[in-house]
Amino acid sequence: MSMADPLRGLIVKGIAGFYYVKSGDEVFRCKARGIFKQRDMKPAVGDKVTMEVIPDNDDSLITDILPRKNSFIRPFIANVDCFAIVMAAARPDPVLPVLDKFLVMAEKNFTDVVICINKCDLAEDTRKAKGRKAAENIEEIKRIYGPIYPVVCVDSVNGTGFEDLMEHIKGKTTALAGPSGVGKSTILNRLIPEAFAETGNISEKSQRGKHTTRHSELFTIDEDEGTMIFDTPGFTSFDILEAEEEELQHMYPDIAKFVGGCRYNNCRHVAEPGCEVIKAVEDGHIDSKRYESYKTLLNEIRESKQY
Ligand SMILES: Nc1nc2c(ncn2[C@@H]2O[C@H](COP(=O)(O)OP(=O)(O)O)[C@@H](O)[C@H]2O)c(=O)[nH]1
Ligand SMILES: [Mg+2]
Ligand SMILES: [Zn+2]
Repeated sequence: MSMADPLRGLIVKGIAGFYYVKSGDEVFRCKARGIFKQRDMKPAVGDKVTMEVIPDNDDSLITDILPRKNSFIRPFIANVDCFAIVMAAARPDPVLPVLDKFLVMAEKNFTDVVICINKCDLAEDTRKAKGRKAAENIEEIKRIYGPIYPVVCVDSVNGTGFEDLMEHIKGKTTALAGPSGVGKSTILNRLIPEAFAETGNISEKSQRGKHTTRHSELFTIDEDEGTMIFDTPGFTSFDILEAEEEELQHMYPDIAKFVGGCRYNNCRHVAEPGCEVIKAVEDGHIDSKRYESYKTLLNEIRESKQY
C-alpha cells in the first residue's frame, strides 16, 4: 500500500488551540498532534507543517513541524526572512541605540533587513523648526546606516515610498519591528488592506500610539511572488542578552569588517592596545554612535552573565 504524500502548509494564525494552515488556496483549521505537547514543542505562526485532513471532521491535524530558519518567543513566530525596522522621522524622534538593538536581533537570526523611516511627510516643511528636526533625523539615519543597510523613506498616511519598500520585501516573509507609535500598523494597513490592523492615535503627551494587535497573523501581500508579512503585537523583549559577548562584534557589520586585525585575538575592542576597531573609529571609518552602542550592549551582556 502506498501512502499519499502528506499535505504541506503554512500556519498563518493560531487562536485558542486552533491553527489555521494555508495550503494552496485553502485554509484548514487544525489541531496539533498530542505528541507535540509531550515533546514540549508548540507550533508557531510562520511554521511550515505537514497535516492530515480527516474525512468527516471539521478539523485537520498537524502531524509535523518542518525545521525552522529561526523563531522568536515574544511574539511567538517562526521563519522570518526579513525585518523591516521602522523608525519615525519624528514624533517620536528616532532612538538609535534602540534601532541598533533591533538590528542585532535581525543579525542574530540571520534575516535580511530594511530600515524604514516613516512619517517622512513631517520633514516637508523645513521652514518650521519641527520640519527641520525631522529632516535632520532622516539625514542622520541615512548617513550612519545607509552604508550598512538599505534605508527607505515612507509616508504611510499618504502612501508615498511604498514602491521602494516593496522592492526590499518582495518574495520574502517580513516582520515589522520598531518602537510603539512609529506607524507599524499604518504601514501594515497600506501593504495589506484586509489586515485591518488597528492604528492607535498618537497621544500628544506621550507621543506614543496605543497598540492593539493581540494575536500574530501572517498575511499574503502577493501570492505569485510569495510576499508575506506578519502582523504581531510587537517585539518588546530581545533575545540579545542570550548572545555571547564574543558574538556581538559580528552583529555589527560595520565593526565586523575590522575584526581580526587586532593585536589580541580575543580583543573586544573596548580599550585594548593595538585594536583595529578603535583605530577605525578614530579614523572615522566606524561611526562613533554605532561604536558607543556596541560598547553599551557588550556591557549589558556582561552584566547579565554575572548572575
Ligand atoms: N504624519 C504621519 N503620521 C503617521 C504616519 N504613519 C502613522 N502615523 C500616525 O502615528 C500614530 C501611530 O501609528 P501606528 O500605526 O498605530 O503606530 P505603531 O504603534 O507603530 O503600530 C497614528 O496616529 C498614525 O496616524 C505617517 O507616515 N505620517
Ligand atoms: Mg501598532
Ligand atoms: Zn580590537
